Amino acid sequence: MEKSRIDLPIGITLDRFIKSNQSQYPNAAGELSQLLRDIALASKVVNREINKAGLVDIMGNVGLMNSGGDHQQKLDLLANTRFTRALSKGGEACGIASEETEQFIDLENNGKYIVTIDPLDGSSNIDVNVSIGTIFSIYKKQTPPSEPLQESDFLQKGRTQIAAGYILYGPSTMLVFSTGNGVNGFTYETTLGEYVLSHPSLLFKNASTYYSMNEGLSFDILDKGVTTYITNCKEKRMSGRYIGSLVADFHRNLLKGGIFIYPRTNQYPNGKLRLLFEANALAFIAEQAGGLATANEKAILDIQPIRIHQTVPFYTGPKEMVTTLLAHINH
Ligand code: AHM
Ligand code: MG
Repeated sequence: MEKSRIDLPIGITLDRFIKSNQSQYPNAAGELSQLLRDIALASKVVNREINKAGLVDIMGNVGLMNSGGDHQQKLDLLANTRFTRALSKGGEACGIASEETEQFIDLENNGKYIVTIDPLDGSSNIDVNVSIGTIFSIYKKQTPPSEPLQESDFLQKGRTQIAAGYILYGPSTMLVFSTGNGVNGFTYETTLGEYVLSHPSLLFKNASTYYSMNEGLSFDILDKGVTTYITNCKEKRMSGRYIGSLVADFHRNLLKGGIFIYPRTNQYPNGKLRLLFEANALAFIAEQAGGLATANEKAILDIQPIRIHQTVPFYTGPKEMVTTLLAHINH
C-alpha cells in the first residue's frame, strides 16, 4: 500500500522529521526511528574525524597517539568502529555486516533489524580531502526472534529493505535516506549540530546531461554495449563527471541528471561494487527517486545475494538513460 507522503517544511530537524513520520510505521514501535537516529549520530562523529583528517594524518606520521592513548586509526576503520559501536549500543539492530569485515557481527540482542553498511566508501579519496561517503541498508531479521542470527538474514533481496541511505561528506555533509516513501535530503548544520531538511522529496532530474564512468577502464570493458553507449554520450556532447567516490557521483547525478556506470571489466568480471554494501542501498534510493538501478539482466533490487561480499555491475540514473544503456548491452 502506498504510504501517504507528509509535507514538512524545509529547515525542520531530522529528529522532528522522524517523529512526524513515525505514525507511518505502526508496527515499528519507534525502533526504526531510533536506528536512523543512531546512524545519524555516528555520522556526526565520523564527520568530525574526517574534518580533522589532514591533521590526524600529520599526527599519524609522527606517531602521535590520540587522547585515549591509541595510535590513530585509518579513517575507514575508525568509521567502522563508530558505526558498529552506535548500532550495538542502540539495541534496535541485532546484527551488522560491514564492508570492512569478512563476517557479519552478531550483536546478540533481541533487535528486530539488521544493518549492512559501507562505513567509509571511496577509499582512493579518503586521504586526499575529496568527498567520501557512508552507505547503509536496514532490513528486518528473517529468522524467528528465538533463533540465532544466520548468514541468510543478510542474504535478502534489496527489495526487502525497510530503509536505506547515504551520508555524503563533502563541502557540506548530507544525509539522504528513504524509508520507502520517497527520498529526503538533510544537510548538517554544524553550528546547531543537527541535520536539517534541505532537499525534500528528491526526484532524479531526467535531463540526459552527464555520464559518470571511469574511462580509464575503456579497453577492459567486457560488454560492448557499454562502450557504444559511452560513444553515443560523447556524440551528443554530454559532459563526463567522475569523482571515483560512489556516493558523490550518485548524488551529483541525482541532483543534476546523469547516469552512473560501473561495468564488468577484465579485472572485475562481475563488476567492482558490492551488492550488499553499495548497490542495494543506492538502488533503493534510485527507485524511490523515480530512477532505475540495474545489473546486466536484472534490477539490482531483484538480485538474490549468494554471499555477503558479492559484487555486481552497476548502472543507475534516470529511467530513460538506464533503459537505453540496457538496450545497448542486451542487444
Ligand atoms: P572502495 O569500497 O574500496 O572505496 O571502492 C569503491 C569505490 C566507489 O566509491 C567508486 O565508485 C569506485 O570504487 C571507483 O572505482 P575505480 O577507482 O575503479 O573507478
Ligand atoms: Mg566501498
